[in-house]
Amino acid sequence: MQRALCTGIVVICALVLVLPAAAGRQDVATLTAIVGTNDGFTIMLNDPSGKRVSEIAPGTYTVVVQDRSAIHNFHLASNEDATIDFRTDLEFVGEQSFTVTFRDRTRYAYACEPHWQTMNGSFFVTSTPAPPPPTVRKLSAVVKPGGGISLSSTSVPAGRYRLTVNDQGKRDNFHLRGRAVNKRTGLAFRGRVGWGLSLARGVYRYGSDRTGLKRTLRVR
Ligand SMILES: [Cu+2]
Repeated sequence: MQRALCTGIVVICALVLVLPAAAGRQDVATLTAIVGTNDGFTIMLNDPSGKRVSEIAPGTYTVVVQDRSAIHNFHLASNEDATIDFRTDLEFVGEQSFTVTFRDRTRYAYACEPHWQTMNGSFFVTSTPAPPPPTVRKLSAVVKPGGGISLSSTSVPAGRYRLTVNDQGKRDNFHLRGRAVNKRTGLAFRGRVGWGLSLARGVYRYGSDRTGLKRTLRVR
């Protein structure tokens, strides 16, 4: 019994030792701050892909500061989170790392202290990033002087489109009709127009109002 208990304690101790080590090995994302390259008045904070940080998820990060100038420094803080406030010394040149935990729904700002008016940046920490803007695909239609009508596709995925119509028809127009769409150029109109359209699944018909909407665009 005594022996089993001891073994049990040893096992638990081993786990306690191993778990934090394993957690510590988990990826802590690294952000890289670069300030004062060649004594220039530049400051940036980049994500691991080298893109400037504008929005990141809450959590713990290591900020590696490459302070390349004795006349500039890097200072990061927040008006909304007093727990984060770190800087390199003005005279310091070299690399320093800071491990920090950024809070959700909080804006953080960084600057070079003597030149904060021009050397500054900020980013927002949020676990619910804004959805990317929807893709706008392109379609084009041509009405030939003699009335021939063509569209750049016969079948397209549903979504948002920019349809450019080049209507050179002397007596014909371009007319597209379908779910939530009914767009046309004038019969007498000749020229170029662009329409923003939202195409839903189904069949759209197009053609000239003089000869009828005989052709179809399938939206899948
Ligand atoms: Cu500076």
